[in-house]
Amino acid sequence: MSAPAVASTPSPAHGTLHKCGDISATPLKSSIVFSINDRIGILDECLAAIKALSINLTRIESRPSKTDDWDYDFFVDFAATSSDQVASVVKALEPLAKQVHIVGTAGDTLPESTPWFPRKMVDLDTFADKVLEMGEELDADHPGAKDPVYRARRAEITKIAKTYKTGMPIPHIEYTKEENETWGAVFNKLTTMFPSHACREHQYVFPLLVQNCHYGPEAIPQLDSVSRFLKDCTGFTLRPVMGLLTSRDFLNGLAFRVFHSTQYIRHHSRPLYTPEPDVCHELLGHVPLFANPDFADFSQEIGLASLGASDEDIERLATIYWFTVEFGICRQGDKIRAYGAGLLSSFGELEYCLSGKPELRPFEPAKVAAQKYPITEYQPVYFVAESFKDAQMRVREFATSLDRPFSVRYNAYTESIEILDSK
Ligand code: HBI
Ligand code: FE
Repeated sequence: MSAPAVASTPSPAHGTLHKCGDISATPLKSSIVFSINDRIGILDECLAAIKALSINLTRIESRPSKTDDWDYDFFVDFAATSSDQVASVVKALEPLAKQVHIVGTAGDTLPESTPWFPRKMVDLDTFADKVLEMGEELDADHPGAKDPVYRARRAEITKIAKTYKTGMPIPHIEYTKEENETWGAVFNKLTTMFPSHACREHQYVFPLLVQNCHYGPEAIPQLDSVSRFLKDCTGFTLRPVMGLLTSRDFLNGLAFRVFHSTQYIRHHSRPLYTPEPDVCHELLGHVPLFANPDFADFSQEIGLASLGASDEDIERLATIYWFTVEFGICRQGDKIRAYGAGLLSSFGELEYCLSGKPELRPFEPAKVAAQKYPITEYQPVYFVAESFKDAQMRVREFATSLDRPFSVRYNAYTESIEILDSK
């Protein structure tokens, strides 16, 4: 694929402000919402009132009103040239519509204190080098730490992630016989557990991965093929990553429906153990769930809430991520099943979490966010979601309680984040 037509220049303050030639001569992209009765021609009259002001509409969307039955809310975006013009639109609509509100004006200005965050997909390219421990160096207790052959092989694989750019296909890796055997050992062990322990969404997708992406005990599937499959299912894609990213960067990726995935495999000496994410954890644990539309929405919701969030809020969201995407369990009929990737990729903990030994609590984001957790032992507590949809709704509600002076929405056409400067 060729380079994106519009290059994005990171700026130290707020990332990527770019101008698309002439189109960007409109400095104020505004959004308003108004409600109208179900009367013939009323929308036409509202739009005519905006047209009369010589204002260019850029988007219009309707939804059934949340407040009055059979009324409709219309969300209208337009390009105004001044804040007076925004006010004049409101004034022109007031006699025609009910509850006219300015949702926000998309400026490229955010409060000075806002942490940088990616605004366009290509901005994710800036994460490549910023890995925490185990990117290139391995901790002393990593089973591969003293194996120079393993370390060299890993450096070879992480080089792909280091040089990867948005839009490229993910380079294929010719995995060695030893690597494929390690994968096979993990694959065979875990697939015996899935029918009795994995949630139904995971079980639904798994055979599709066998069919479409060569999942099986023989060879490690290629990230590129898996990424294309996910894109078709939910719009999620994979990006190769060198190792652990900061919580902020990792969660920010989810806002774009991008999952950062490692491509290397654990050390062959301990096939059922890894102290960090590896390709077995990503492909067997995470990937099947990202093919589910409700789970994809849920994950993106956490990602969107993380954009420009304070460090404290990132910590809260990372904790919610931990107890859901990594270690979540959910009720399915009269059973409880696992959907967290940390569980679905760990033979021991998958058994343990449903054994009746650990404490189970209902999934309430405000409480989950404050829960302490160990990262190297089994979890002492798990949170049970009623469904992905229910969890998404709760996370969305929780997100509005976070302290952020603007809101965001993802534009899937341009793969970019739009900012609305009032909640
Ligand atoms: N980085 N590459 C990578 N993979 C993860 O699963 C991951 C991460 N960074 C942080 C993280 N997970 C979580 O534990 C939360 O902090 C978001
Ligand atoms: Fe993970």
